Amino acid sequence: MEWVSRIENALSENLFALYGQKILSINGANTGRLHCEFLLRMQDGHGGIIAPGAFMPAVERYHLAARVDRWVVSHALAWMCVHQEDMELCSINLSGQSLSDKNFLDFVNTEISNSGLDCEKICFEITETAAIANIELAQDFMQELSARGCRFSLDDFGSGLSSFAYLRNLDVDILKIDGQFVCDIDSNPINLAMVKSIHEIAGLMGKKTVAEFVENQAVLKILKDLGIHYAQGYAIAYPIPVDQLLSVQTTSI
Ligand code: G
Ligand code: G
Ligand code: NA
Ligand code: MN
Repeated sequence: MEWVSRIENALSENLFALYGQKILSINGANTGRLHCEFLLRMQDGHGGIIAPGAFMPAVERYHLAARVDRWVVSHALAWMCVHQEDMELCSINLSGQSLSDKNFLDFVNTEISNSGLDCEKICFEITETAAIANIELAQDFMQELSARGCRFSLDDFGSGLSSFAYLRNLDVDILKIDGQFVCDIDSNPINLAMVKSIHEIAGLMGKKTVAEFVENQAVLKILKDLGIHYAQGYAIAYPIPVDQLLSVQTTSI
């Protein structure tokens, strides 16, 4: 089957699966409640799981992102409703196509209202590339949901084409430092300097930082010493199905 048919099929047959990856607080308040990022997976119908790297490019190419993101938002909010007391902040990835779809904003607003969730527990992750695709609509989207109390994080920070220029125009609460800079700071002084600089600028702008792709304890220790607020990566927790998220033990520091 072609990707477009597989995606349509996954939407109609409910073959998507919601995973989550825990994020660890390493500097600042640790409430013991869950902080995580939701990550989408597709079931192949034969017990196999397909990662979004394989199907998201086709989702975008066939303009299906706003439909896929609707599935994610509905399922993520439903899960959060059940576990509201145990969670701190959970983030939902959005594609650029969703940000520039006015109907998508109405959908999200309605879903949040119907859920009755505390908006301060909901974070939306956007990439700079997605936001730049239609900066005015992205800003409208962020302003409207920020006004309700939702949080925003800028994903993969540092990997885009104009990170610092756009940072001034995107009112996000959290910067997620791209994993390519983080993963080897224990052996790469250039990447270490980049992570330090991004964290320093974020601090001056009043934003929190998350380091992605934390794959070993040496990196985790350096991040803690640098004052980075949160760490995410295989050294802390792997992405797992959301129904296991609250029962699995996490590494602590
Ligand atoms: O999980 P994995 O590393 O394969 O993710 C690959 C890419 O897919 C990442 O860039 C991630 O942000 C994106 N992605 C994962 N889940 C979602 C989702 O629910 N919605 C959107 N729009 N993108 C997602
Ligand atoms: O683009 P985004 O940052 O949303 O992508 C996050 C993806 O990165 C997740 O889908 C997850 O599968 C993957 N990921 C999470 N932790 C690690 C890690 O420690 N190392 C690597 N290489 N990938 C990771
Ligand atoms: Na993300
Ligand atoms: Mn990222």
